[in-house]
Amino acid sequence: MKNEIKVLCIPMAVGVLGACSTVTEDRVDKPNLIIIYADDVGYGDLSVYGSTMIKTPEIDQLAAGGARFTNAYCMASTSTPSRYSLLTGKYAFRNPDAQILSPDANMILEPGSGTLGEVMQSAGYRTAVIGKWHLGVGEGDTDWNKEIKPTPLETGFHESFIIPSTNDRVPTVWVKGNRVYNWSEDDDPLRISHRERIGNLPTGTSHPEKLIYPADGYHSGTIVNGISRIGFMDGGQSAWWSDENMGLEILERSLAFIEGQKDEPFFLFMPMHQTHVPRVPHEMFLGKSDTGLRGDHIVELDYIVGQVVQTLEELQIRGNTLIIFSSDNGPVIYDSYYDGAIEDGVGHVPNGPFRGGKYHVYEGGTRMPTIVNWPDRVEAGIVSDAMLSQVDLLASIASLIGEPVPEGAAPDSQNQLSAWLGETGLGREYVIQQGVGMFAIRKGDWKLILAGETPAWVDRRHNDYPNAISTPMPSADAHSLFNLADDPGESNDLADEYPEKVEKLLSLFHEIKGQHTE
Ligand code: NG6
Ligand code: CA
Repeated sequence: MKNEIKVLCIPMAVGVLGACSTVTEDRVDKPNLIIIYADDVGYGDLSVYGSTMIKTPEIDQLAAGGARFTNAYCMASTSTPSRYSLLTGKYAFRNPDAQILSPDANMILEPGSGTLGEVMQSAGYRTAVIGKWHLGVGEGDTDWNKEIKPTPLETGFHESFIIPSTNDRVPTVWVKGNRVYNWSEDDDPLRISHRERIGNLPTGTSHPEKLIYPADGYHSGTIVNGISRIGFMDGGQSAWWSDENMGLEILERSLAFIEGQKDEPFFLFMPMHQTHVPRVPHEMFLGKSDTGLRGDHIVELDYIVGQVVQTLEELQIRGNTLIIFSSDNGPVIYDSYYDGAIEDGVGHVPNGPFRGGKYHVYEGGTRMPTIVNWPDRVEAGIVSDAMLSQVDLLASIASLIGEPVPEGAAPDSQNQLSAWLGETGLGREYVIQQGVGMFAIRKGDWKLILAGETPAWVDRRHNDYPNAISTPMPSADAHSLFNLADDPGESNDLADEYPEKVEKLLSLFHEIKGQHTE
């Protein structure tokens, strides 16, 4: 049967920016969709992308059976803005709240705004998010002992089981639906505070002897499971999570969701916490890489991917399930905990051939390992250099399932479905990259890093600990220009040599930035 694909054309002032892309297939499919979204996993962290000290056979298998991308980007080199862009189809810089969120942050997705989950729901999908959220919950002063609203339940997910912030932030509890999971009336009320100590629980500063490994001052708040966190917490102890079981908990609940939905189309968003600090792999994975806890954590992630695939096979829904694997930002080795990652990571190159990592605007910060696997439709063994951005997933998937993008939603999302499915090597013409305090734009092989101000804490971190990703930040006073074809490591600044290219990329950037502003 021939169905008509809805090609979305977003009218824009300048032709070159038109978001109206060609869809070569004229069919609509309703595959199950699973997005496995790793945390701080870099381009060089998987064996299929060249790692030798960390082996990821399950993820490698996923790549071998589908399409693997070499020019795929997340929006930003930190978590909140990247996941915001993925779920809204909007550049994070359009929302000033889309910055690394603090433990007590409110929800930054607007219910009913046409998020990815909402679009999938409109198309009849059953949707779930299980894993790390980091887009805020509640509004105003959240009372963690009562119903919390909004949560993912109000922004596109029928089911939600989340780490509300990050695993290094309080509260160290799961939120299931609109409530803290396992919270008991018999507990002391659960309270949190970002900056001020509350209650009498030990902190990293007051009781360093209770720590499994020390941390910097900001991560020296309340101690849970021998790990001090960002922020302070009191009460609600029955609800505290186990760090060691976190990955397997996400897995178990994901498998239960898949099993329950096997007869109707589903969308499962699995934002994993590997390999965000604090890295506490389950004991099954200890010593399973040659790079200590960070690598072991990635081996755990690989196992989880394998289990998901195996379950799909057992349920005989593997063929019609589209799995997208990627990461929210580039790698970091030392990220405030002295967990041995620097010493144990010697010899491993988590950013592959690129420069920098998490927090950076260099390629290492946003060029992501990205795999698309869908046995019924995506050919096996594709390696594509099409330029992709996660901001396009919303429009691309909407097109795939024949669902219109709601009016005003996903303004930056282009329908790049054919490129995502490996059917064409032609992807985006340009991509915007957001680092902490800095922006870059890439068009073709040319990349301009705009002069900006990187906070001192980012700079310090990457220079204090010499390792594979430490590198000085780009200049704050002048733009830098690189040719990525000749210089993927961004070491040869050509801005002085090609001032006209600098000008062109600069004006393209400002033009895009100026769009969709009310
Ligand atoms: C930063 C934290 C870092 C990590 C990050 C969030 C400092 C100095 N650094 O503010 O440890 O928690 O936030 O990571 O506190 S992300 O991957 O979720 O963006
Ligand atoms: Ca991250």
